Amino acid sequence: MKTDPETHVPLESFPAYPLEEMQARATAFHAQMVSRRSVRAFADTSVPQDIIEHCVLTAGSAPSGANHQPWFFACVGSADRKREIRAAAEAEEREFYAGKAGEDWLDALAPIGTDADKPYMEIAPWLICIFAQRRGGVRAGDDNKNYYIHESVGIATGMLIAACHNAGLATLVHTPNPMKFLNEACGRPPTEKPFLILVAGYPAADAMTPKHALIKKPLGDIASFL
Ligand code: IYR
Repeated sequence: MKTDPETHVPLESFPAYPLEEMQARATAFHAQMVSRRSVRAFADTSVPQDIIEHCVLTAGSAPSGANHQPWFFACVGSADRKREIRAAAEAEEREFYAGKAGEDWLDALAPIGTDADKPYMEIAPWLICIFAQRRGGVRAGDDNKNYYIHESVGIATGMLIAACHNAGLATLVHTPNPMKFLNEACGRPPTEKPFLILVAGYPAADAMTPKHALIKKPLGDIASFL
């Protein structure tokens, strides 16, 4: 590993906690994150843009292949654009639920209760449309090959979801398929591939959550310690 002073600086800002504090922080963060739910009924209450900006900045701090940060977050708050995106998404979803999905997929979704109607896409204050950039670089305008694009954008999206939850915002990952319409709706170039739409806002007062979503695998089923 080369750490030339020309290209590297000392790692200075890493927080050091006593062991008990680390244990308390790890436990507290878990407690905070397990209360996250995917929400499908949103209130129409507005959320100030600066909260979304800070959540996106957190996402943008994610690790990425060669630090090329191959993501773009088009944060849609305008009613007209949300309406346009909802209409295009519902058109895809109608085909999906009418049979394109196939029987097994529809069976897997039955406990969640989803269907082609997505009113929350207009009701929620923000649709964060996430794009993956095939080409780019460490600075805007660079045109190099990007690496580990899906891994990088997936990690950033996870951090965005955690940041929203931490800020007190409910979210829903929404993935109409195909999502080509998002490029035009968000004014993004064809070299960017729509990754997913993150709906963000407050839950509706009468929001319900499927029991199915409360089943979380215990540690022994998701991890081994070797
Ligand atoms: N995109 C559809 C279908 C859907 C697919 C999966 I996998 C889900 O976990 C939930 C929904 C929709 O949003 O209804």
